[in-house]
Amino acid sequence: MSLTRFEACLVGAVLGDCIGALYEGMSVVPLSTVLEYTSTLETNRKIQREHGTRPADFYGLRFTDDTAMTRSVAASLLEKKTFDAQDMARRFSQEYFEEPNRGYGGSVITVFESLKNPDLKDVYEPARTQFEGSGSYGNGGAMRIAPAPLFTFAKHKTEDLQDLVSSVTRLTHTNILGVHGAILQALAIDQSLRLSSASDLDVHAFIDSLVEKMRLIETRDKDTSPKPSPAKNPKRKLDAHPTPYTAKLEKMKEFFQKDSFETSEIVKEIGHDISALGSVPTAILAFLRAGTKIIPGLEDRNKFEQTVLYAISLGGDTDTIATMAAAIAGALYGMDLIPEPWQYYCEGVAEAETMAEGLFKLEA
Ligand code: F2R
Ligand code: MG
Ligand code: MG
Ligand code: MG
Repeated sequence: MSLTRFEACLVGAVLGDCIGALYEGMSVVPLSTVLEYTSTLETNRKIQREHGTRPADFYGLRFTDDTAMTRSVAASLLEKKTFDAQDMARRFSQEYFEEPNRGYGGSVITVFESLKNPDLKDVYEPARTQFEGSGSYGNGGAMRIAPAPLFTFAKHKTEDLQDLVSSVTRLTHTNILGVHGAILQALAIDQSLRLSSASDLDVHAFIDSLVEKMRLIETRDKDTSPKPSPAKNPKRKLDAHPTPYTAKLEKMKEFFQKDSFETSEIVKEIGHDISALGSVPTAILAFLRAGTKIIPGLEDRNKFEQTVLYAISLGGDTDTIATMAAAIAGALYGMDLIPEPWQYYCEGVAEAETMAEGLFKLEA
């Protein structure tokens, strides 16, 4: 395993977040609009290189909560060299109070308030009481999870990945859908890291492997979990399925059996919203589609660029879908495919590289 794939996983995640954040909440995002924007980044960088100045009307892109929380996960794992719930919870809360204007989810901030209390005995308690005890099913657990599969990979402890992800996620998201979404995202990154090269990516094998794992996980947890809220009033038919992540992965296989499929179908069947169930499978789909087909309109863009641009074009929770898709893509393609101008204009790239290097060097 090479360092470049660890770096590209975390750097890719930052870029997906920063660029995707420009469109977050827009239900329709024309691919041409995002492409035009990234082309502007590239042109501006060229001018900047030639003249040594940044065009006066152009500023860098800020990262959002997705990256802020990913950095806390990585920093805690690096400092403690193990999972330490108190330390990670303190970092989440401290980071939020230092910079609250990063576009955090509407309810998770009440968890950060409670975590600020130095007398709090159980750091899992505030998240458990969210939404009248059903816990958050938002994608805030999945969006920040990339350091976890890197950590277990580096330490040759992949058998610990699910428990680690569950422990990291439940600090803020205890609804089983939030936890399972984070596990699925982490498993996708782990699978991507394990492919020997980009040419080994096979859509059906990749999905089948995720289906096998998620079916076991969802079946195991079915009876022990509180009723997931979306099942009461499902946005999409598959959200009410007893094993909904498995069902969505199976639906994705059906999509890939067709020559092409539309964004509207993806949104209708899989989703593009801030729930984990309505965004993690979508991010995986974006990675797989861009990785194995040429996205029309992006013929001269590489696979990493296609992943990010296509993920954003799916609309909805664009920063989070793009950050998750890009983390999976980066773990496969490495830094060579990540455009320098994107890196230059996005906040937090250097820190992501440093953290990836630290994780890579962790010993078993
Ligand atoms: N918050 C946003 N985007 C909105 C606007 C941002 C804008 N750019 C700005 O700056 O103002 N994005 C970020 O939030 C998502 C991650 O959210 P997270 O961490 O999961 O938060 P939370 O609060 O736990 O859940 C989000 C919402 O989901 C609904 N919800 C969750 N569980 C529920 C339950 N059991 N019952 C009912 N509703 C539930 C609630 O509406 C929560 O507020 C990412 O997109 C990130 O980028
Ligand atoms: Mg965000
Ligand atoms: Mg988002
Ligand atoms: Mg380097």
